[in-house]
Amino acid sequence: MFHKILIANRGEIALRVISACKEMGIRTVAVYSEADRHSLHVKFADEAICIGPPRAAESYLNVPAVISAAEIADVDAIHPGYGLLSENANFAEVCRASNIKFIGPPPEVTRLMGEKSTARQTMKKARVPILPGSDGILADESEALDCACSIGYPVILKAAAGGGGRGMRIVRSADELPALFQQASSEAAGAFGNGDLYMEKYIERPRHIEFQVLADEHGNVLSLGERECSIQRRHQKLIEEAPSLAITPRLRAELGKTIERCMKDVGYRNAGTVEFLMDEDGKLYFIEMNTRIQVEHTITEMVTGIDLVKAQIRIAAGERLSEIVPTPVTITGHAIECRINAEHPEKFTPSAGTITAFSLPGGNGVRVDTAQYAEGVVPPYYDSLIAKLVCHGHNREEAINKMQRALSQFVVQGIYTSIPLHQRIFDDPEFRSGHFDTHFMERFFTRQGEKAEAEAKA
Ligand code: MV4
Repeated sequence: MFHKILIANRGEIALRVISACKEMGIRTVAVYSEADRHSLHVKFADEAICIGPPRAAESYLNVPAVISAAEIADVDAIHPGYGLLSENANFAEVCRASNIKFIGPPPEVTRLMGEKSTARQTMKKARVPILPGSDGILADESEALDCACSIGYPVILKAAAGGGGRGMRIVRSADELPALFQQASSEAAGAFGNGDLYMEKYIERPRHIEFQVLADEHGNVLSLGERECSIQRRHQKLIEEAPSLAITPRLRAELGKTIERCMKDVGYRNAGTVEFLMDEDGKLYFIEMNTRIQVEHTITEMVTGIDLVKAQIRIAAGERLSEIVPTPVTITGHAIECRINAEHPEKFTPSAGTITAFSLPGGNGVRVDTAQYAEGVVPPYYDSLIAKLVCHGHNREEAINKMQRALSQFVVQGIYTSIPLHQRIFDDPEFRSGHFDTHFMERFFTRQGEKAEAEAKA
């Protein structure tokens, strides 16, 4: 087992990894920017090294600085967390060249899955269901027109080099395709340095459902069930749930086996997430894979009882899944996560600043993953996530009830947060019904506007 691990991240996920290491008796090294000098991940690590000024590009994304810190501290491994360098194949390669174990998949697999159209073809070969679409990258608008004609409008153009909605355009007719093709390609080039596009049949009102997998270094793979991720605004997830109401035990088992076989075929290692869309007929289609631990790994932990970060570390240290994860994997109860962001709950403008009061909810089945504290500073340089509030109940109704109570007891003063937004969502009848899709937030905001208008008239 490793003696010392460097955490190449910040905020709640850095503290999450440090906590797992501490419980495993592994020493930890934090890296931090000048803006994070007083952060909790710095305070609770055994060692801490400043790697640069506040901007991520000059600190947390600075590969030579991170590797130098790892060598100075003489660590055995690096945990990348999520975001930042976690899906950077070059970083994983430099770790390998520096004889430092990267806690994640090998660079070759990260590259394979990071190229979204290749990932699609790979899944197709493994008989994982994919949507009708282009066979690889589209050479030009003319090929895009032919492809759209054969699969039928509406179609969606996507960036091959990256996900998350950037470089994505929905095309509803042939005459609008050329302009949208150019827009998507230049947006993708700006976001990912690569303007290549591919095409899929567009699903109008999908559910966004992702499957968690773990794979050890001996060719064993386990699927750990799914997460419902349809509640999102502009491709930013707000609320996630496990399990999904749309997935039956039979579908979970069948797709889980297919995914396990596919991950074995591609030589996957460590934690990963396979993303699907579910159409209005309940059919699931693969869209992309994330080769990292995700923000919402917490709800899978709550319903399976598996510590995914400890599993990542043990897999990277060469242990077999049979030693790490008790089988069969069972899903118990229902878990929901609210992402608490430092942003205005209606304007969604970032709200950096000093937290003047910070009081967390607790109680049976309530978990808060955060690295913030009273008098702590939320810097303006990084993403706005400051805490994850997770509630686990015997069923969805109990989890919702716990979440509403916990949200009402979560005190953050000095900055704006998304807590009031979450409280309104949990009061919303469509959310409470569990029958929603990725357009839920649009409908929710329309209802909120109508409610405000009616109240103004009253
Ligand atoms: C789609 C889709 C419908 N049809 N692909 C969004 C980001 C990335 N995870 C994939 N996404 C989607 N892919 C097909 N073939 C719907 C989404 C999607 C979405 C698309 C546009 C605007 C907002 C969206 C929110 C969630 C999912």
